[in-house]
Amino acid sequence: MTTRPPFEIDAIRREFPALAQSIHGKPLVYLDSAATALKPQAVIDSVVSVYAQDCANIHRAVHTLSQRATARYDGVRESVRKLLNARSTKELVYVRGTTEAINLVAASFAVPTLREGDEILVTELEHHSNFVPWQLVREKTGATLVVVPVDDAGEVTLEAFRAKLSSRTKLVSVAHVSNALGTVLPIAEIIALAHDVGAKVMIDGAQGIVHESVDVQALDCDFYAFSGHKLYGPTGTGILYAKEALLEAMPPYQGGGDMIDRVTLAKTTWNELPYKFEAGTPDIAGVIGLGAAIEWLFALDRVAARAHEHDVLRYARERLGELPFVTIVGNASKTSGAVSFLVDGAHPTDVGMILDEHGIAVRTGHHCTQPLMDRFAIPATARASFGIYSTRAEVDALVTGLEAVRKLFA
Ligand code: C6P
Repeated sequence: MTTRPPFEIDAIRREFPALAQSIHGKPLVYLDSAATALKPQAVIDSVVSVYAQDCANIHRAVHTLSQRATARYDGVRESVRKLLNARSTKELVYVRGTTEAINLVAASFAVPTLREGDEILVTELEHHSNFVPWQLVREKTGATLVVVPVDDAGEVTLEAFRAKLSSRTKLVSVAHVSNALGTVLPIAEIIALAHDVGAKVMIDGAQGIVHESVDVQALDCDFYAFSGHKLYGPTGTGILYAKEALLEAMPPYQGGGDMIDRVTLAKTTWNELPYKFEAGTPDIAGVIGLGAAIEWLFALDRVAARAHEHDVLRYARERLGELPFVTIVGNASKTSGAVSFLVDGAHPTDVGMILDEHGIAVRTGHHCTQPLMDRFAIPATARASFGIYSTRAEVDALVTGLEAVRKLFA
């Protein structure tokens, strides 16, 4: 058994070179990890080493560079399998990110199988990436998009979910964790209820994979998607997990090199899984960097890391809750990774700009969740979101920054 070093926050922070910089003369306080996480040196080194030593295309040549690149690239799938506890690496498709994974399922699963009278269930808190692809499916198939409302706390209750579920439901696609409010959805119960009516379930794990433990076999979800760049890996990478039988039955998403078995002028046959869904030269260095990120996480005490992240979020919610001029949007019973808020008398964009002058990076806007903003009758929020390297001291800096915002706008 390998022994892991204890989770030590200062040592973790030293592994992220971006944290060592100052912004407008102040130490960077990076509270925008839900948008993209900073990268540890191990990931940066891994990407650099691909371009410096193993720069070649994969699955195409017998020369040494190509063999090395291919071995590194293909090897990442086993790390992802362990991360998700998937049954087989055949169930793991490399994609550009969560957005592409959902579009792949929409195009290759939903469009060929759904028809008029069928229903796709989403919730009101979904990211546009888990909303717009289903609207496109609706246009192509005549299926109906049914939206489960969120309550005033930003929660999706099982009662609300049950009320919309029926024998017409063929596909349920919900977030594991809301990027805008931090709400953790009861996905295990949602999956079981959906399966009871014969529906397939897609989980948008863009935020969930970062802060929650995921076991796709225990969850029994049909599809699970995540982006590499939120999990400390490079941009342009992501994973679609899908049950093997579903992938076998689905037609390819795109045509091109590597996804074929045999091409003739008359007919083309497909490569085996998962390559059938991986057309063209992929982001080779990106995938290898994602593998480095996952292995970097495996080398940590992830239970302690998660406890640390939850502690920082709890502290942030507590401290912001004490500020009389701040209103937290979304107070679900279980939250993860992020807190959204409004400052009395100040537009979120102004809040973001003033915080930036203090070296504090938060995201402001609708967070690609306009239906959710409509639900709360607000155009935007400011959002602080946290990573493995975030600290209580950074939350204190945010509070000080918000007091400065308040002084300007009072
Ligand atoms: N959310 C945020 O700041 P991509 O862009 O494909 O990597 O991920 C899309 C996506 C899908 N679902 C959820 C729940 C997400 O949070 C995101 C990305 C970022 O909240 C950028 S908009």
